Parts: sequence; structure tokens; C-alpha cells
Amino acid sequence: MRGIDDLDLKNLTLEVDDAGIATVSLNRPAKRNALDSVTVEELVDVFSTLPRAGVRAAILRAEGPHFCAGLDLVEHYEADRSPADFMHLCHRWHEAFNKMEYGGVPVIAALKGAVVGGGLELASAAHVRVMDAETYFGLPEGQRGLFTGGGATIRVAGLIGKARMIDMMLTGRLYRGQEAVEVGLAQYLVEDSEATARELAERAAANLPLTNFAICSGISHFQNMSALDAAYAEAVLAGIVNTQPAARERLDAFAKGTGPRIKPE
Ligand code: 1HE
Repeated sequence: MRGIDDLDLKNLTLEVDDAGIATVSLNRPAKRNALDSVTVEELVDVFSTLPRAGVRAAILRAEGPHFCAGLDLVEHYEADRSPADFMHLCHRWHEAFNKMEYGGVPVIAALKGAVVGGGLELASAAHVRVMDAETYFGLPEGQRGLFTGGGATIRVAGLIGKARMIDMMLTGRLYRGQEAVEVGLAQYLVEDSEATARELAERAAANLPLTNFAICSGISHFQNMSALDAAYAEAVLAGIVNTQPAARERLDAFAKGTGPRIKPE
């Protein structure tokens, strides 16, 4: 089984600290971190590896002023792909983003600048999105003569609703600031998205890994099921998670009155 040290990365960097928090950086700032086919394969590799490597949370960030400019339009133009080629490429995007969303490791995206097209598809596969005042979201596919192929019709429509997604694509509407939070594109609007992403990753990493697995994989899976099947699967998952030996210590503390009480600060 491949481990973190076996990864051969060109367009991404990966660091894991002593707390088990991975920092995955998009590292092609000269091209505004546009997603070429190499980057997509590296995302597949990284997010396939992290869950098996004992990583407790991941921060997804970017070098340069923009998070991600989406599909590498120049590569796409030069490759002059056939419909089948592009369909297979989309499957690789889906593979990468599904590994993120369903892998069971919390992924916190630290956003800045452009989060557009496939960049928004990438961000929407994270579990938590943190933006700053310069961050903006768009789906310029409509204006480029293209269509989304990296899961936006599922994830972006899921976050903001289909009417807003259709409006973004038809009219080129961009969202930023508080409005972006209100429509559901990000959960946090802060001065320093990386610092906040770090704090949130540390908080998530303090949870038990099996609990985080259930949160970060179960909730997404259950959305794909009928309510009846989801309730069944939820009960089975809760049977495993809520009886895990590692939870006994936390329950013991609560029972003895020393566990944290859940109150606003
Ligand atoms: C790129 C890309 C790219 C920049 N593919 N090379 N996405 C878009 O329609 C967004 C396209 N990009 C932009 O609108 C702008 O580049 C930005 C607003 C993101 C940044 O602007 P700026 O002024 O900082 O940079 P720039 O001068 O436009 O670009 C700098 C370099 O990055 C330049 O390369 P250079 O070799 O001439 O220096 C650009 O060509 C390159 N670059 N963005 C390739 N996207 C699965 S389907 C998904 C479909 C989509 O994602 S469609 C949405 C595509």
C-alpha cells in the first residue's frame, strides 16, 4: 500500500505535522492553480492516501493570490479532446473529489481570490470552506462555451440550490463577501482564511478518528440514499461509532461531571 512518502508530487505539496494535520497546497500559482490532468491525478493520489496514513484532518490551501482558476483551459484547448476523452477526464475529477468528500478525513478549504469553475467544484468537495474578503466564487463555464464536469451539478447545486447555480452559469454572476456565506458557498468569512482553517482543523483533529470518519463520509453517503435506507445506515454506523472503546473515556468524564458542558462562550 502506498504511503505519504511514496507520493510523487509536482503540482501539489503535502506536509503532515506532529498533530496529524496534513496541509495540501495547490502549487501552480503561475497558472493560477488551474487543474490540469497531472494535478487531478495528484489529488486522487493524495486524498486516497491520507485516510490510510493516520491523518486526522487536512487543510486544502493554495499558493499565489488565487485558490484555483478551474479547468486548465490551455491544456484542454491544446489537447483538442474527443467527447470520450473528456468524459474519462471527468471521471478522474470525480474520483479525486469523491476521495476528498467520502474519505472520512475532515478537509478544510482555505480560500482566497478566484474560486471559479472547477476550482469551485474542488472547494465544494471539502467539508468546511473558509473564505476571506478577496475570495469570489463563479461558474464561468457558461460564458466559455463549456459545462461543469467536476461535480458542480451535485455539490454546488447542493450547497446553494439549483436556481442560484443556474443563474451563476447563465449570467456569470459572482458571489463574494457575506452574501457568499449566506447562500452557502462558504461557512466562514474571516480576515485570514488560512489561520482560521488551521484552527478549525485543530478542533476537528481533536475528535476521535472513527467519529470524524462517520461525520465526513456517512453524512455525504446518506444524502445519496432514500430516507428509509439512510435511517437504517445511520443506525448501523451509530452502533459502531457510539460504542467504540475510545469513546468510553469521554463518556466517563461526562458521567463524573468533568467532561465539557456544551454552552456558548
Ligand atoms: C490559466 C487558467 C486556466 C489562468 N487554465 N491557464 N476557468 C476560467 O474561466 C477562469 C480563467 N482564469 C481567469 O479568469 C484569470 O486567470 C483569473 C481571474 C483566475 C486570474 O487572473 P490574473 O489576471 O491574476 O491572471 P492571468 O493573467 O489571467 O493568468 C496568469 C496565467 O495563468 C496565464 O498564463 P501565462 O502563461 O500567459 O502567464 C493564464 O493563461 C494562466 N491561467 N487561468 C489555464 N483556467 C471539469 S469541467 C470544469 C470547467 C471549468 O473549470 S471552466 C472554468 C475555467
